[in-house]
Amino acid sequence: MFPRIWALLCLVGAAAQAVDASRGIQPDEYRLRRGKVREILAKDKGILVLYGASEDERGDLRSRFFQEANFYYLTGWTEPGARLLLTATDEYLFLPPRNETKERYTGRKVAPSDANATSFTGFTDVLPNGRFEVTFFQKLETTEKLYALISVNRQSPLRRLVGQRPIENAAPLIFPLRQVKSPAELALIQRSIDVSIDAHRAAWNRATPGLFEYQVSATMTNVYFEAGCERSSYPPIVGSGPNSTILHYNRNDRRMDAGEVLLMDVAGECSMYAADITRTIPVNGKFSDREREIYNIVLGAQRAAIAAVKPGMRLAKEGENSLFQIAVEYMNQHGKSLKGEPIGKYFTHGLGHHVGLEVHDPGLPATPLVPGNVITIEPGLYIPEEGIGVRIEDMVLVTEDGSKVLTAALPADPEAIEQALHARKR
Ligand SMILES: [Mn+2]
Repeated sequence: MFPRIWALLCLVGAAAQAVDASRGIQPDEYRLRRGKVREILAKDKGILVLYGASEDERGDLRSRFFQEANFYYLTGWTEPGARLLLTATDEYLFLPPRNETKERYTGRKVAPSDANATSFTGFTDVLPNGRFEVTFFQKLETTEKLYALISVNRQSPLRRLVGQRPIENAAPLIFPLRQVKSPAELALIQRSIDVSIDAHRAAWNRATPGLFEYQVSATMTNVYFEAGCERSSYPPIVGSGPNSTILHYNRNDRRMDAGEVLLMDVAGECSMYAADITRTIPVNGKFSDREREIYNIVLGAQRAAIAAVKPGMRLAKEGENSLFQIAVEYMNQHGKSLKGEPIGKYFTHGLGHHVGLEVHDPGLPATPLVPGNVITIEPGLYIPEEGIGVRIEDMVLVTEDGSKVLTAALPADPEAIEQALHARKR
């Protein structure tokens, strides 16, 4: 369940480790985050309600339970069926009653009646879900604004409770906080990155003509699952030859051959934090002239964009301070299609996005970057008529005066990649 290095710490705690201090985020930090939300609630005379994920809402037996990201961000709570109520002055965590039949399947859960419920949850007020409505309506009487997450469809029970009363979107209260990563979050993100880099190196060691894409995918996922990560940040994309030009290709069922590129957009989510890394390599260990030409254009565009990352710049495709424009202009100045057109037209997606608890963390491309943002810079060129797709994706921390590439330990330079492929152990 946890990465092995933290297992010792867990022995000190009891069986259930619900607010999981061993994962690196302390209860105080969750309290601090709630405090920032409560400051806004105080100004607005507002209250906020969030519903956590429930055990059976997805009805999909393929995946285990995962907490909703915003709920987790404000509570650190990883058990199903919880609710959060914040007011200017109070914080309530509501938990479902114990259910011994369910617990036979999913194990002992923390209940509000447990003597140590407060220390487990980090909340002074831990109440049973049965008390939610009474408490909520009591607080609502003196409230001007009711906030909930409109984008998360779990608010439908709230809609039933309040009828026609307006519900304000809580996203503007929570998302700006999530976009600025704390030192503890950065440490967790870095661990997800390091493990995902190991996965890419393992793939470089394995990929060879005749292998199937799913074999490379299996090699990669095994590395981060072996390291204790919970899941892939997104379905692994391992595309060879023509499949390298399909942006979200994830069937991964083709046999790769010499003379093709292999695009791997694969990363793990560890301790709830996602990584997102893409590299493109030559299957036989050496880029062809045209592959190298296209690769170097993408790399140059990526380096130009990364060099320009600093507070105030934006991921947006258009308008002032656009990092996207820097990348696409570099492409157009440095390459042409087979028909002689500027090659930038083959860059067919956005330049990047925020990463954190979700691989696509909240954050609009138009919003200027601020220190503490973690974003991807991932230009690509996808040329179906040539069967060549190249994407290079790194994760970048926005600092006070520039940026730091968090994924720098994995080379992107084509000569360094060829060297690594040449040196691989077979
Ligand atoms: Mn990405």
